[in-house]
Amino acid sequence: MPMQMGFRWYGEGNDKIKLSDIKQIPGVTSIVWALHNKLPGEVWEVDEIAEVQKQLEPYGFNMDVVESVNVHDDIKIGLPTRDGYIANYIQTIRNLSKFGVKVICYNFMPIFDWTRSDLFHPVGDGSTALYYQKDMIQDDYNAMADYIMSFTEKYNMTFPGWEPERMAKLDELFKAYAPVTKEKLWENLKYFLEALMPVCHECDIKMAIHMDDPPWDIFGLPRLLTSAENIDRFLSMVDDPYNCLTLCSGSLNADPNNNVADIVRKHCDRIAFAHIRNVKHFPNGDFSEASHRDCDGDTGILEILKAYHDCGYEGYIRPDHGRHLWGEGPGNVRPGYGLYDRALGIMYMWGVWDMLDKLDAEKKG
Ligand code: CS2
Ligand code: MN
Repeated sequence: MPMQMGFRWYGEGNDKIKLSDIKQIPGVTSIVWALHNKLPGEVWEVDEIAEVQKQLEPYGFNMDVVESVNVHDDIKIGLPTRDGYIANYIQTIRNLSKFGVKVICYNFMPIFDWTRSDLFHPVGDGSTALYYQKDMIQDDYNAMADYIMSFTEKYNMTFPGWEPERMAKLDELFKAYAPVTKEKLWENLKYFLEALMPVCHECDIKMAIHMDDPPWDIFGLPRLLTSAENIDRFLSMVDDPYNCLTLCSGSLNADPNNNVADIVRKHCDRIAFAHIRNVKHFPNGDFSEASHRDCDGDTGILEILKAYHDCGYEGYIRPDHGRHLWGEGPGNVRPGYGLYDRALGIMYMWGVWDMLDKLDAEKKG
């Protein structure tokens, strides 16, 4: 069995991309989905999940991978109320298992998910991409949130991790996180996963943590999934085959010191979900997202794909952020989640993969 190709889709009425368009991209078998109307901490009900299943079925897509079931802040902060939210999370796992879900992607970043200073930055060829200007993202978290929220309001689009309900009480959230040191956050992550593991075994669902994006502390908030060393720590902290990674190449490689191919080779059996994203670094510390072609960025896409192939990777994989092309722009596309560049990315990934298969077959005679 080869790797299993997925495509992230934000749901009927919430994503301008149609399932019938995705169907035309070669080799896509999984729709990477979520209930995007759910706030962190809420139970995903069986009838709501069934609704998504009904939409995917006519196209023959499976719903094996969820991205994401977001984790309530009280769990990350370690408040006494966390046990109730963990119980809800467990109920969601049980409900998802009734539909054959195999992998839950999530993250454990305090307050913010991905962070960028420009969502539609000109790349130079007429396309745009997400961009991180280092000196712009420093202390002023309100300015950052205002920038992102101005998009969500203007274009009536919600972004996962940037829920208006949470952004409206940012100062309160920052206060609540004040006592959460990096060590405390590790402890809270351990507590959460240890509570989940027995249910994951029972339901045959892997928890796959996404890398922090970018992989360093921002606005004084600690981040954990940032380096090879911390990935080692994470995997041994809860050493269980159901405690896995969503290895996001572009998130990790925003720090050029991270060698993603090495991490793939070391931990292939614990990678449940692979995100392929390419980033280009600038000498001043800024970075831009790039096409999936190896030479367009600095992430080492070829080496990473070769590492997965060498390991016999049979898990789920998807193109992560792409550029916005051919008329895609603010208002008609989710930043990073257009149709065209992700489709091109898939064809690049298959091209490399199929050729590696062919070379292997030739070697074997
Ligand atoms: C994703 C993340 O769009 C993206 O950057 O890779 O937002 C990812 O979905 C979450 O961090 C996972 O919980
Ligand atoms: Mn990713």
